[in-house]
Amino acid sequence: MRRSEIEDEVEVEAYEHPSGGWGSLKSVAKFAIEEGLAASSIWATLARQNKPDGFMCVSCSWAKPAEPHVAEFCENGAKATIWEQTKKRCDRAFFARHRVAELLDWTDHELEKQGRLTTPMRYDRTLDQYIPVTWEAAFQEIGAELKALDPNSVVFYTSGRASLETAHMYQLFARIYGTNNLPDSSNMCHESTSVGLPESIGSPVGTVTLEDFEHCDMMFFFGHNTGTNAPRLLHPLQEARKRGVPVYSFNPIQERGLVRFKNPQSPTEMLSPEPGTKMSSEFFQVRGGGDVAAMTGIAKAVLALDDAAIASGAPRVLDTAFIEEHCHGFAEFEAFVRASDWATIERCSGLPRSDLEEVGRVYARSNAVIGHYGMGLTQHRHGIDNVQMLCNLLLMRGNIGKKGAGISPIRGHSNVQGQRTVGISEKPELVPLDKLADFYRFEPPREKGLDTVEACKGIIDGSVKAFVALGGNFVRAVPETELMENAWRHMRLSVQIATKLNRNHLIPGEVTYLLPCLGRIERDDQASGPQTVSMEDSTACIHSSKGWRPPASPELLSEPKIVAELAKATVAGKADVPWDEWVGDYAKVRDAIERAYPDDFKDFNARFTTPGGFHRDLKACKRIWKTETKKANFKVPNDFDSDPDIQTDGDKVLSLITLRSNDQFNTTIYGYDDRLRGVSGSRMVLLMNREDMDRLGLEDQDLVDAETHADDGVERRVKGLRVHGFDLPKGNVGGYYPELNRLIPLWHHAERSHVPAAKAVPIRIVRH
Ligand SMILES: Nc1nc2c(c(=O)[nH]1)N[C@H]1C(S)=C(S)[C@@H](COP(=O)(O)OP(=O)(O)OC[C@H]3O[C@@H](n4cnc5c(=O)[nH]c(N)nc54)[C@H](O)[C@@H]3O)O[C@H]1N2
Ligand SMILES: Nc1nc2c(c(=O)[nH]1)N[C@H]1C(S)=C(S)[C@@H](COP(=O)(O)OP(=O)(O)OC[C@H]3O[C@@H](n4cnc5c(=O)[nH]c(N)nc54)[C@H](O)[C@@H]3O)O[C@H]1N2
Ligand SMILES: [Mo]
Repeated sequence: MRRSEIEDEVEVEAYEHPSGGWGSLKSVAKFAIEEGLAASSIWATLARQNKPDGFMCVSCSWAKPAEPHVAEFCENGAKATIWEQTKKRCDRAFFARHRVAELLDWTDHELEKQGRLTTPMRYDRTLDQYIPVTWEAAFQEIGAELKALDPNSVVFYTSGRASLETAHMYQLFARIYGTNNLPDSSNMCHESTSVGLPESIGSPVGTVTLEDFEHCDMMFFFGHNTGTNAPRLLHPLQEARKRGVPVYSFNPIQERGLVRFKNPQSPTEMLSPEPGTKMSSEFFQVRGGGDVAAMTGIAKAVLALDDAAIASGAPRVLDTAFIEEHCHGFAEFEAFVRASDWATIERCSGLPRSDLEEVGRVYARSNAVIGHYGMGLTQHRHGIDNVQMLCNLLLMRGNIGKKGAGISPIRGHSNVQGQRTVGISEKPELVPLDKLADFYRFEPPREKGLDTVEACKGIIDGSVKAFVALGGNFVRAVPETELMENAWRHMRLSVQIATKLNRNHLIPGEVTYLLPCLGRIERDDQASGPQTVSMEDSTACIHSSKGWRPPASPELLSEPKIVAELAKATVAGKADVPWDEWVGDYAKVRDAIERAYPDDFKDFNARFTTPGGFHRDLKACKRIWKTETKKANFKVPNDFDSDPDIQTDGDKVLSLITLRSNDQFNTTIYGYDDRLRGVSGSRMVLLMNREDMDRLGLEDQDLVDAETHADDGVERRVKGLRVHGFDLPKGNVGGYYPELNRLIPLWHHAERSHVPAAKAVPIRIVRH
């Protein structure tokens, strides 16, 4: 229970089994028993997961097919459901027994393990305890506090789980109150996508749908750990592999799900002694941060093949008709690629020219190619270059706006993409402010709000005075843990709307509320009857989600209700919003969303229960480019390596990749088994290349500290990490998020998108 468990021994042994398979079923069953759930009740719930008339999984945002499997869930989705539906309760008695100072010594796992929050609570400084309050008192005091503050000193954060209805109401509340300070978890996640893709193709989201999987003839995976973080994607991927579609994965770590997979939903596969489907045709262990170089190499190979085609009179390899009609900036891009030399490409990517040329050859003969990617591209200083480079590669052969092809950012939280669609954004130009002003008769703020990194700066320098969190565990998810935790205590107001206790709740402001809400799986009864909500998946399809389980406590309120009551207590009389009517019938909120976004949400209420969801009206899919040039833009990257602080070779500085285990959902730690990487027993681990270990005189199980290599006068250190040899490129080390977030300087983020560069943190290893 205490943090001393950080010194536990760690075991690392290669996991040779396929992902999915029996390991996955065993892991789910064990977990359900621990959370006190009867098998019949949990299977009844899981049978409704990701079904057209059921609820949308609270875990990842991968697409939900129109014709789902009998059990359309994965190991991690099942864990997320069980974790939310636990029989355990973190109730009044719990808070009466424990002072906050004591709880601060508990691990993330132990905190959430206490079960669901049941009662609204207010922190009492003198007692150092949370004390129950009535909802009415909570809303009144929070409203009074907010009214006394300058709106631009207040941050309204959203984690990516809230429904479209809640999100739309929440942003409206913040704007009527007077601020665009609406950062969300995607600021730490796919913001490099949200900034990079619009410049390249005029769409902030990916262009691929599930149907494209059936028509593609090649796929790329860059920096995504699919087996752990979007396991249901392995089903259509497996189908494609069975058709013989080549899949090329680029990742410093050979993640198991992209190596081999057995579908736990298929009895024949489960009983077969065969080792599962080989998911990647080839796996390239690119150096961390080396993707621009690798993609430049592939592009160079394609140009060489095109040159050869011209010389021999064969059909061109470049899609010249597409480039001419639809693209801008090709000449500059071509010049950059031709000027890049192979020696530099090989050094920066860590991959041999022959491999990149082979990928180029297969790419050149494929007609419909999908480029998938995750945090391995976005969480870098050059995150936007990474994303745009993948677009460049796809555009060379017209692979956007074509059946079976496209760009596929694999999103994180289950509705993180949708929240942005309906107005959660710190960037006012992305929101139809004039319409909101007109519909609700108020003057919305027009200046840019704070994103996550800027909100952190404001908290540290004292200019941010209050923080309202619609879910999440902000202080634990962001960089610079130590400075952030200290600064948080100086804020005037902290309001946390949550389902489970986490570390952020234990770092109080002067006035602190912990407000427990219904989870998505629970029945939500309002004036007009049981309510349905909606969300957008990673493929831009909008789905309905209906909870059915009894609420974890009779005192819980729904998120729309909490947002509406906060709004009524804070901005009453400042705008014309029928808050009570909306809470009484969420269909009216959907009507409001349709009014504000008529193209994307046409006939919203009629269409949102369509099996498989309805697809947003994405112009890039039709080759209409909403960019400044009205074309798809080739973008030239700045450089291969924009991490000047990291000189991995010959020096003691290593580049840390912070990772998720197979037993966590972000800061929610289900357990200490990273089964698919063969790591168990502890999360306080540094996975290292054996040559680096030899060079630094380290052996397996050595206990070390990690220190950030930065000369900004701030000491950042994590103590007590066990070293273990692991198969990753020289110069890279792997370790777990969020434990290692205290090593990430706040200023170490992607240029322009401000996504913390959590995949390349310069560190030194020192003796414990
Ligand atoms: N079970 C589970 N599911 C989840 C989550 C969870 O925590 N648990 N989180 C959700 C959220 S919010 C998100 S954003 C997604 C995250 O899902 P991912 O995008 O998969 O994010 P990470 O787990 O951080 O892993 C990133 C991968 O990139 C690789 N990588 C690191 N650096 C580089 C690099 O420089 N180049 C390349 N090519 N690869 C690199 C890492 O080895 C790792 O395999 O998953 C979502 N789904
Ligand atoms: N070093 C490093 N840092 C990272 C990352 C990384 O890869 N490396 N990844 C980043 C990414 S991609 C992301 S998205 C962020 C995640 O950052 P967040 O989204 O802020 O964090 P989560 O851990 O997902 O939030 C978990 C908490 O949400 C609450 N919660 C769960 N369900 C609900 C619900 O239905 N309603 C409400 N109101 N609350 C709920 C619970 O109280 C739970 O404790 O972290 C980022 N930080
Ligand atoms: Mo994320």
